[in-house]
Amino acid sequence: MDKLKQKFHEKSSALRTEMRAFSKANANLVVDQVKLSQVFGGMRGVKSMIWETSQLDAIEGIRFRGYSIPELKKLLPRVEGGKEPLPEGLFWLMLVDEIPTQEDVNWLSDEWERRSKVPQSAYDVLDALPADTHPMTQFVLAITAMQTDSVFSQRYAEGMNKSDYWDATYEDAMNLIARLPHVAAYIYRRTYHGGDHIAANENLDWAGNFAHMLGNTEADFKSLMRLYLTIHADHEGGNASAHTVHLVNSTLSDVYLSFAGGMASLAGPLHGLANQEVIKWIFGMTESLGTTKPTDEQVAGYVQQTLDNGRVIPGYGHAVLRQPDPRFTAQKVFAEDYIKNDDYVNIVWQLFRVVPDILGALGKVKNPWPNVDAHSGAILVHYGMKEYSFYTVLFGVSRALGVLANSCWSRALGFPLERPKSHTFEKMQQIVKELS
Ligand code: HAX
Repeated sequence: MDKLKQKFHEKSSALRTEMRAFSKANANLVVDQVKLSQVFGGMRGVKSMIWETSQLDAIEGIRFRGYSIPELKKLLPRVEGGKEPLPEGLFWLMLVDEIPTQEDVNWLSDEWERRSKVPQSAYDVLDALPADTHPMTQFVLAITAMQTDSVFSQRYAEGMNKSDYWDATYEDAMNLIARLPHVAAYIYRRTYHGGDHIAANENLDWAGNFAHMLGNTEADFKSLMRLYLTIHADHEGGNASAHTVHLVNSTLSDVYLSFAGGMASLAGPLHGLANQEVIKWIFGMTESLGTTKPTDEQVAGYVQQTLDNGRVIPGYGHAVLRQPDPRFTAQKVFAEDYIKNDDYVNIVWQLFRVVPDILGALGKVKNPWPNVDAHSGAILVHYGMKEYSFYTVLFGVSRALGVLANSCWSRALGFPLERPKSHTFEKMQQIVKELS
């Protein structure tokens, strides 16, 4: 058994025992009450799930195993001479609740490299698709195509004991994470570079190698990918992509199928696709205004026009957050550090000055501040990646780290099939009548 798996097994066995006793002892305690507004309002805030790897606070933003993004930037191992954390380190932390050593993350980079061979059938599936198929559609299909390799599904078919579910899920999660950058880079190169693929460099870390396979040779782009793939990894369990993975996986569907479901969810414009929508909208604005250096008044006018057309301002607002997203701030800090005077980055900062007042004045937007997706596009454009329909795939590669670490935990903790209750409107009216 490898050292990470061994550690995970020890930690999860101990927590399983503790959690079982806790949930049995307190089974009848009421921890939440559901208001009618939550029933009709997308179940916002209903406390109904255990998610070990991260916790979101409306004001403070995300903490991964208790650590904020600035803390992780200091604590997680980096490449020699690098300033950005390695996503390997975050995965280790999320899986076993320990800050890893440099040796640990080097081991994990090598382990993912060892597991990274994508079955030819997945590439064949991609090659069969029209080149203009949206990259997220390609991503979902390639992940699904790799399901033929699922250790969980094979072992389940052979009669696996339920006490071994965690083991097979760990194997699948590690293999899938190892392969995703390869699949994603393949999609990028076939869609935008005529299928001119770039072989992996096995000496690089997971994110550095991904940057390399995408075709960007700049050291700073590798640094960006290390930060990007770290900060997008997890956002507790209730967000649409994480919850989808959790729900699908709760049926004992393996992580290839459940992660593909999660990626279909990430592909919606109110969720992960917002990162493409933001830069598309900014391009539309600069084109319509005829300048990449608009005044605040021009920007405000364009924002108002978008709202008047019955559209949302992409990259702004959040279902939970009520302050600027620390993941937005982390990208702003990166841009301040690495990028000098870029028109599109400047527009992102200008929007940060202009948009919140306008959204706030509408009186209905609960959070007028930028979210994670407000910034990434301008930085990617700076490094030459203008193909915005690919951006959500980058998000998806990162999101695998959190949701798949959680799938390991869910199977180790023996969580049951998820099955909340729905009612017809008539039944709900009846309930309300009885209550009032
Ligand atoms: N622009 C315009 N109107 C907005 C808005 C925005 N950015 N954010 C919220 N609103 C509107 C809502 O559409 C809603 O209007 P109606 O009552 O007319 O339907 C009203 O304000 C109340 O919404 P809310 O309670 O503040 O927000 P929700 O929890 O319902 O929705 C969303 C959260 C993120 C979906 C929303 O803020 C939004 O659509 N933002 C733009 C899209 C976006 O950036 N999505 C990415 C979110 C982060 C993420 O998941 N990344 O992957």
